[in-house]
Amino acid sequence: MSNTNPACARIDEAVAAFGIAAAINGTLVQQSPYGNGHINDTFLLRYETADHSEKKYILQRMNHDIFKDPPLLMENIVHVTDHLRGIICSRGGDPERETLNVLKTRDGASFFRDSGGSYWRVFPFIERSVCLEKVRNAKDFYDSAVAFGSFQKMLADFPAGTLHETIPNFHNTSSRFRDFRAAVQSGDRERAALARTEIAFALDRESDTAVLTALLDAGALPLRVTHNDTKLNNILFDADTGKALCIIDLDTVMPGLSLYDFGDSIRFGASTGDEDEPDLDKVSLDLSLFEAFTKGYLEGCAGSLTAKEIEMLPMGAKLMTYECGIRFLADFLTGDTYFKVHRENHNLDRARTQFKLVADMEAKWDQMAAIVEKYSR
Ligand code: ADP
Ligand code: GN1
Ligand code: MG
Repeated sequence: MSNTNPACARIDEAVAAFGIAAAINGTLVQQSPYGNGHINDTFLLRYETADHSEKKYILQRMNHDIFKDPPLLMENIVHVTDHLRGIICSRGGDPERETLNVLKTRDGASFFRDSGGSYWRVFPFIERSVCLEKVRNAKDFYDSAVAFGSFQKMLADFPAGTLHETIPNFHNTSSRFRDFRAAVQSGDRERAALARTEIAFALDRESDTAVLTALLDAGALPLRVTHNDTKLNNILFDADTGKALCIIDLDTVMPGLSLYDFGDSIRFGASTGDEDEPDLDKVSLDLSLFEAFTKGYLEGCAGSLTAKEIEMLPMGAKLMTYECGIRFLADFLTGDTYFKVHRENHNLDRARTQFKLVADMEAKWDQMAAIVEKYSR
């Protein structure tokens, strides 16, 4: 099967290392790039078995520039998915569909390192599932919120000390701000001129950046095990029932704040526009979606959030949106090396949508607070 992505020259080595064809007595009939993730190189592998049934797998080349230690990252994922599987089984759920499962290589490892030094992993494809890039209706978003809330609850007794920090300071917004300011100083001059308004918008909000970490440091917010990348396309829905089925993309499961998970979902899913929508008139915070998610997340967390966490939910939404905006903008200024881009000024367009949303959240602050208050009782 030919390679479809020049960045993945050794994909055939990886496919061979997992020995799927022999294990299922099948033939590889499709190997193609898959999904819309910004970080890893994802491929769909489709096999036809001798009895003419079909079996699919997700093969991923992990982004080694971003995740500095893929073996430790995979150790996290194996531990977390083992933990989730235990809970799902004890509840009579389906562990093949309700959690990711790591497929072992022929040598029994959870990943494969190819001759060029790239790291690969395979997950059985979760059958009869749908991945959404945009909320179809408030019910989807509510369901995703319940799922993300209960995901965090399922990890409440996970031994957080055994988790490796796969990206240090991932949601430390002050640290992200320092990186952003350095990017403004060292980045491309022409690009900085193009983004003058956005740079000013971001610099103006420096004082917000330490709000959550200060509360954490003061012991006013609890450290939990969180997902940290809770956008809508990191959850699969059941194609038959329409319900949220499985939380995926576990690369950043680490100790964090519940507000990170809440906020990142709102940033992506409660926007009326796409994350990279060039027409900013189409981008605003949909308060009915904000309400649906708030209700679902609190239900999913089932009473485990403290009063302070609940009070800070709007700030979680605003800060995660702002933080993502400065990350997109820093990447734009320094040459688009982190997030995959597919067109000119793609990261700038992304930063603009995030800042439009931040401004809209500031305008709708009292309404967001009232919604949170309504569900906090
Ligand atoms: P990235 O870190 O690049 O975002 P993800 O792990 O989120 O990579 O995977 C990219 C996409 O691949 C997902 O958005 C989803 O559409 C699809 N995907 C990943 N794992 C599975 C799986 N086990 N079953 C079905 N689809 C999957
Ligand atoms: C990346 O991997 P993916 O596409 O689900 C990023 C998130 C950003 C998101 C913005 C490891 O998520 O932090 O919020 O893009 N993941 C990493 O869409 O940096
Ligand atoms: Mg993803």
